[in-house]
Amino acid sequence: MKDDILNRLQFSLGKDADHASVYDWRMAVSLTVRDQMVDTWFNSTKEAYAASSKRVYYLSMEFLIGRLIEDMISNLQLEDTVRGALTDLGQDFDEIVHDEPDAALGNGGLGRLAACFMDSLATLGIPAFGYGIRYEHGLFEQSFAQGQQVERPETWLNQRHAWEFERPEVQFPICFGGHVDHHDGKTTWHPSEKVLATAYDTPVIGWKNEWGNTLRLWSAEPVSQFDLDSFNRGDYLAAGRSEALARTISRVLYPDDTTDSGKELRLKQEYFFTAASIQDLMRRYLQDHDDLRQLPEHVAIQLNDTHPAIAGPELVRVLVDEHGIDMAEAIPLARACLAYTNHTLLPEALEKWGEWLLGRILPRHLEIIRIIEETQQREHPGSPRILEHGDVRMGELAFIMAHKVNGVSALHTELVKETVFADLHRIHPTRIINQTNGITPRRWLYNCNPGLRDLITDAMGDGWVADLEQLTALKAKRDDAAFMQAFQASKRDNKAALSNWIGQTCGIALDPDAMFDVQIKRIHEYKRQLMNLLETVALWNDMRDNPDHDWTPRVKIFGGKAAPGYYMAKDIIRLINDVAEVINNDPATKGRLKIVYPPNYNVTMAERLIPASDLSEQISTAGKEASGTGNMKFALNGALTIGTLDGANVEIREHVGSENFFLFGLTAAEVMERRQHHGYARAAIEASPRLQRVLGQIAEGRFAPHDTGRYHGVVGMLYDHDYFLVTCDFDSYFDAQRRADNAYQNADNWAAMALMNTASMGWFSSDRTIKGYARDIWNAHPPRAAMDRSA
Ligand code: GPK
Repeated sequence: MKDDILNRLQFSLGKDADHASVYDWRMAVSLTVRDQMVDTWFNSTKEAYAASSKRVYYLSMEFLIGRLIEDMISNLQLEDTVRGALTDLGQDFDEIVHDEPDAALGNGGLGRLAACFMDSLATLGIPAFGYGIRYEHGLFEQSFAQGQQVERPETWLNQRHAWEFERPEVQFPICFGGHVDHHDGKTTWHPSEKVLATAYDTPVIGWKNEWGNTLRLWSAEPVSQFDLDSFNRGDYLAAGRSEALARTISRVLYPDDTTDSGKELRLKQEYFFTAASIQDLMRRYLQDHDDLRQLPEHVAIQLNDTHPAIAGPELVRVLVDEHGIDMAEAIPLARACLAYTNHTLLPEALEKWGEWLLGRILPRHLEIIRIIEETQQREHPGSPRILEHGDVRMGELAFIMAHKVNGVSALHTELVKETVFADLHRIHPTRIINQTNGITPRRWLYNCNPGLRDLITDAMGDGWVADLEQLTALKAKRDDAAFMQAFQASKRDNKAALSNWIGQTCGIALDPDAMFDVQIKRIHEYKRQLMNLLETVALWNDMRDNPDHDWTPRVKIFGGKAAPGYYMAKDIIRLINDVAEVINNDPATKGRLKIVYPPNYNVTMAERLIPASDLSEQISTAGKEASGTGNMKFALNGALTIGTLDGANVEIREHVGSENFFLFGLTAAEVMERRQHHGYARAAIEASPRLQRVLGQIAEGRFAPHDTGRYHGVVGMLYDHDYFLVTCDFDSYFDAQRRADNAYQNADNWAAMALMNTASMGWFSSDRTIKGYARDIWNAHPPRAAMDRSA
């Protein structure tokens, strides 16, 4: 390993050990590790070909990967070897690992889920490709200026990406615009614009280096590099114009995942990566098959939300216009390959494109969508329409072109059946199924929490890493005093490490024995960071009123970004920072209450915060959080949840036991009922003196003394609409927090509850989720297992 690293340093980086920077060392280590996975990667491809396996194609606009170096090293079981080699070379392993920038090619849960799924597909040995966009700029970097969010472009590709292989030979033309000709029964699309999609491959190696799949990300390039005539005339800007336009398509990740941005560029991005992926998988299929009617036996295409929903019409177009299959046959054939995952019920997130816009950019696809619509109406008169009020509704399109549609938690799936797709569900009663989300235990326990990982592995071996249900054996340890002491100590160590980091980065001193209460996720009204903050102010008031009470010391930690155009979410960020300023400087609550909000929350920060958490805030308005996956990461790492009956919280509570979960709030049914009552928010505020007082303080400018009107908008919103029922759940939430306070006072009992959480989370491994997709949607199998069966 030492020699390999030094070789790479010399021959790939052109540096000798005396002059190498941290970056050089990191690249040398990464390239060395990468070399060691190539055999597995090749062998997996060969085996999948030899067995003529069905392949899974996971199409996702987002892959929120984070850093890869630790995953790669641990999946290859090289941790001790690399550490040892670096120590011998006088280098610091941790410093080198931390030098890798996060690949932040996603916004939040949806993108992180795609990354966890890639890890599980490889670990289970299911042949699969992840397909997405190689954004030049990932999710924006967040900082705070006077408490307000500032966004700066993210630049992960300023340095070479260590893990990818550029594939200049894997390149497909992607067309836009123009018009369509129908001649003698033959249809021709004459596009007006063309770009090239070039593949960049990152190997995804499963646990213990047994199997490797590929994450293939597309980058947009111009068809011709630049216009030499303009250049020679001295018009350098014009010479580069078409190049710049083409590259724009893979330039930036859209930072808003919950509103239909309505941007032409976004539609082009969606078609760009979908069309490239379909050309690629068709080419692979046609290499060793000639009958396209067998396509569904070899190809499963999963649409991660509606972003790639144009895959339906695109696949039909390729089958009909390029391979001469009848339209009537092509539609069901495409459907047999396609499945769609819904991730939200929020109406603003259901994509719609103006017919005029879609028709201008993808004229042939609009024709095909009309044919799909007519076919659906003929077969199912009165079916909900794809085309309505001049819009193309991508949810309906995805549903109608999919053989299975899945929700991401039990509750969410029921609500999908009852609300957004109620009418389509009546027509296709077996199409909607549930696949509750999961998380990869490799990243979210094994790598991020080495203390707990070693404790578990010492107790039971490492079988749990690929078979997380084995963790149930830990339940027997609750009476083992030595184990419980070590379990508590590992949490204490993580909290001490986090306190150091927060001290250094935020300049706030924390007491590691306080309860660390953490809410990290995108800032959104439905996730109710505001309710958490109001409760913090109420607690501060009570602490000041009753200084002699035996208060449980608390650290409230927030993390998350707001979409740049989401003004209410940005006000909430500012309010958190303003309140923090006042409370953190109040001598009356010193040592008892602190608020910290480290900027630029990302995957790497989550890996730091989650293992150091005691209490996990999962407090969305019931019915609004499709699943949540952060909730699973916390519980797995021994944090207790304070939460509503929303998304996967419901199933987490069933698994960990209601006695190990702080439940509060209205149910989804009660929420819908409450909204019918006129003036529900005002009524709730009037019934709660504690809440009234907090809102009064905020409205008066207690937290913005030089700009007292700053939060009138926020307070007014709560009085006048409060669509997400912060006011209605406030008292119930406050009470649940006091139950948590009391429970925390008994450290042994708290630890026993925490252990029950860790021990009960096995079912939430994304390995279980992927097995469900493979069985119920894809009918895909690991070729190794198939060979074992036949042997
Ligand atoms: C859902 F619709 C969306 C979206 O645009 N982005 C996103 O991250 C999330 N999601 C849900 O909000 C979570 O509840 C869920 O766990 C996650 O997707 C994965 O399914």
